[in-house]
Amino acid sequence: MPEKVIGSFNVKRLDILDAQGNADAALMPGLADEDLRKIYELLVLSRTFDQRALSLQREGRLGTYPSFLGQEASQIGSAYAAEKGDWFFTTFRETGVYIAKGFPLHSILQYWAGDERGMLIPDGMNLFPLSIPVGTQIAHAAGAALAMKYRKDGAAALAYFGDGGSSRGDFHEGLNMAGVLKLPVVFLCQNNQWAISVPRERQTASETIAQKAVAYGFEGIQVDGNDIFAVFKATRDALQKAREGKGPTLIECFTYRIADHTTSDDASRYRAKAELEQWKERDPISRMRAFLEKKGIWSGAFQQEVEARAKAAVDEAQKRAESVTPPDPRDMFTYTYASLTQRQKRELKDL
Ligand SMILES: Cc1ncc(C[n+]2csc(CCOP(=O)(O)OP(=O)(O)O)c2C)c(N)n1
Ligand SMILES: [Mg+2]
Repeated sequence: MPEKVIGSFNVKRLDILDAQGNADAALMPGLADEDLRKIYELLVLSRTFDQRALSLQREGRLGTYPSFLGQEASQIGSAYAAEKGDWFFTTFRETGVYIAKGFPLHSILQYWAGDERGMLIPDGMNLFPLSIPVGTQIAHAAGAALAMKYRKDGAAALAYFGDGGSSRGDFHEGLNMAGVLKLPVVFLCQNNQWAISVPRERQTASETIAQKAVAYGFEGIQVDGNDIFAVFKATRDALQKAREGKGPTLIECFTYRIADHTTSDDASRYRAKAELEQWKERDPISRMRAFLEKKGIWSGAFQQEVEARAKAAVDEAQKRAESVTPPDPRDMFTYTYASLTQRQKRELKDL
């Protein structure tokens, strides 16, 4: 008997905004001018915050810090597309998502200065504390989506992870469960081409990460992760589909980690300068600025205004973070052990 093809698939790729700031009108998500300005302001705030955090780390005022430079459109575009009841499950690099959700900026600085109280999520803010272990949040998101489905919450979960995270067992288990149970969850991979020093081609033999969804029985789509409109549209549509009970989607935001992995890394030791320079030209923020300018809703005065507001917000956050009373080191003993050993008792006494 001859062999037959019993399966074939397509992986879509969405691009809306080109490098010169021209948008494909037919694909543009309907965003009011007010939303466009708000999104742009969030991008500027994100970069201002990121640069300040890097400087503070260099001055020894933060422990370590994972910059998200270059990934602002993937983070702000997707977070802005969610609705109030949706829940976010992020990794350590999604500071832009926290900023878009209105998480207090001083708390983010406090957290990266080593004070875990910075990760206390304010009531009513649907964020899970960020995940340092790579990939675990993917399973949490699928589990939360199962609860949402049972409770008929009309909400969806959004799980963020990187290209490296897609090699973890949690990724495969989370996607499999979500596919089988048609859970209201969107898996959003920021493929920034690197997992510390491991390049994408050493991460997976697949041509795209998006196509991995096919194996789990649902749609995967790749978008230009530096194109805020493509990210926004794909996320908004996937969340809507999830809320309507039509199951999960995997979105691969094709982007680039411009900075080092964290402040403890030196990427110049393992990646080519030419690659970095090429990606710097695809900056997501200047691309959106060019779009706004062409549309006639950007001016030098507007730029100055948003930069001044961003600087004031970050100054204030730094002041607040640095005026917090440090945690009492004795808490380590008080809240960790049911009873103390003789040695721990001595250590506690000496504090
Ligand atoms: C379970 C686990 N293994 C290893 C690490 C160390 N680690 C931290 S980040 C990282 C790479 C993550 O790469 P990717 O998922 O692409 O995210 P990116 O850092 O590029 O945002 C690794 C291996 C970890 N945090 N958790
Ligand atoms: Mg990565």
